[in-house]
Amino acid sequence: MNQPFACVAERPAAPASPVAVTLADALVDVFTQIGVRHAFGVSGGGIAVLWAALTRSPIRVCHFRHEAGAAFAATEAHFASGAPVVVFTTAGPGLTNALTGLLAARSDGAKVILVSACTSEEKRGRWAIQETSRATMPAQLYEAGALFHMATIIESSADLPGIARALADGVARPGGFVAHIALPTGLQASRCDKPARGLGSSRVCDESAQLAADVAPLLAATPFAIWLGFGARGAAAAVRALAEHTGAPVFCSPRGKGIFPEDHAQFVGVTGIGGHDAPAHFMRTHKPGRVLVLGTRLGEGTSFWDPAMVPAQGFIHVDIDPAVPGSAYPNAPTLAICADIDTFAKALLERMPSRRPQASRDQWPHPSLADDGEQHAGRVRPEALMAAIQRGVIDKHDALVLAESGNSFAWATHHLQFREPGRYRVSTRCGAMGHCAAGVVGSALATGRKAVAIVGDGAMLMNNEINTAVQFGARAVWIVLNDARYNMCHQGMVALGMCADASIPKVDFALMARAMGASGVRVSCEAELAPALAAAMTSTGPYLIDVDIDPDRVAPTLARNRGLRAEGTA
Ligand SMILES: Cc1ncc(C[n+]2csc(CCOP(=O)(O)OP(=O)(O)O)c2C)c(N)n1
Repeated sequence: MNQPFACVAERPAAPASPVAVTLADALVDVFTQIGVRHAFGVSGGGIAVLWAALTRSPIRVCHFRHEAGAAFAATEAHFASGAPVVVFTTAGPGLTNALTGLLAARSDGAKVILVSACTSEEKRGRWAIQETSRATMPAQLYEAGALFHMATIIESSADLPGIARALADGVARPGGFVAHIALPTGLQASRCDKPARGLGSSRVCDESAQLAADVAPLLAATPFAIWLGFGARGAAAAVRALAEHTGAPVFCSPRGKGIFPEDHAQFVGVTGIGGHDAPAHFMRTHKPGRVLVLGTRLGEGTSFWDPAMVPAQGFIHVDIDPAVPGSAYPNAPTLAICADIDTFAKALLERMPSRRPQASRDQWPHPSLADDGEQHAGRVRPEALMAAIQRGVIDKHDALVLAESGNSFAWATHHLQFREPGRYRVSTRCGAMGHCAAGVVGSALATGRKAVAIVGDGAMLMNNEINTAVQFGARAVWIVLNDARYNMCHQGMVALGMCADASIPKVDFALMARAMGASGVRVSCEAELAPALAAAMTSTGPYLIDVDIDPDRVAPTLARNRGLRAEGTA
């Protein structure tokens, strides 16, 4: 049933007369042609010529404080804008610093192009400063593999046309694309021909309509549920129409929140880390014959590989990546469909009989908004913070919301409700602390909109780009869950019956934000939440709210700790 894609590339006509420019300018010209609008990075002598070339191009260059921050910001700028984003680094530590952010880009499916400096050929092996080459770095950094879809060292300007073509194809194809172009310092200013204009793009011709015709009778024959993931974010309207037409109940992954409205009568709940019990409860009590999986890998962060989620007749698993269906649940019956989800869902809709909703909302324990009830005195309960964010940020504004690895993403995924796609970002697979604290700057820069990061104090200390946000006027907001702990670790250790010190000396983040040029306020009780959020959302510059969090409220991470216990951690 798995159908391969046919990719048809539109090839450009040869240029009439090549113009000689520097190799750095020519590479930057390629970036602009393939739609890059932002370049984030940290400079250095090794990349000076490229940095200058970026600066005189139409691309907006933002100088960051850490390369990982630049890469996290690039990842989020891609998701917020849809455009590919460049990350630039110098040689040696500049390159290695960027790697965690690039791992996040790869795991989350962003389109990010890293351009790093490397040592010129004639200097390699001679103890050059920050020598950077296949001999001094892991060779895999320069090869396509687990981190990069494409990676190469430019050894001569003759390499450029092929690289330009590969980049154009990579950014045009569905799904993520993380590339690494290493540029020897000595080559950057060399003369070369400007590559052809109009690099074109790849088009995907798929067999979705035929596949939908094959699947429709299978789904029509039995009650089924829909399990949505981040890969379905471009298909929200089609998926909603399909669910309403067929009456199918819907669950989603944490990254899929908002693709189907979370307050819809057919929405059951969120699965995975920080999610709800309702989907597994629904599977056990309603026993749908099949689950139509759209755009989620069903990995640990989405499913915890819970056997309760496997329907008797198995999954019909649709994904643009043919390697995905069947991989997370290898023993479950799975019909693998490699298709574009929007096209497939539309084709399926045309072929499915209409049905009334299979179950009504009151038949399962439905996730509700955090109940703020009356305001408590003393430190702020995270549930009350989430309720205030729902009212003061999500319901009132169109701001993007990012939730950081740690208790932040558990509270946010569990309690916040989204009604449209593209408003909630969480990284459940890579889950690097610092991703949102820095990434929020990229979201804000790429859109000009407000972007709000919900982050722990530990993550904020690991990586924040407040000072970068000040420099470039990013409308970023940080809401810091300040509990003087790596609290996810502390609560996890307690749950697993182990003991270790996860404390952090208390930090005044409002003062820290002000010291870096942003606005910063302290919230020490629940009554102060709403005014602080209102001020943050109307401010024109970067803004930090330092929330004195009650550390003893246990975050909804039960399933994660159950998973660790099953692995023999305790
Ligand atoms: C780069 C990185 N290092 C370590 C971890 C493991 N880790 C996950 S959550 C966490 C603690 C988070 O603490 P904090 O940011 O203060 O948030 P809290 O859970 O207290 O709200 C750690 C260390 C990680 N996810 N990423």
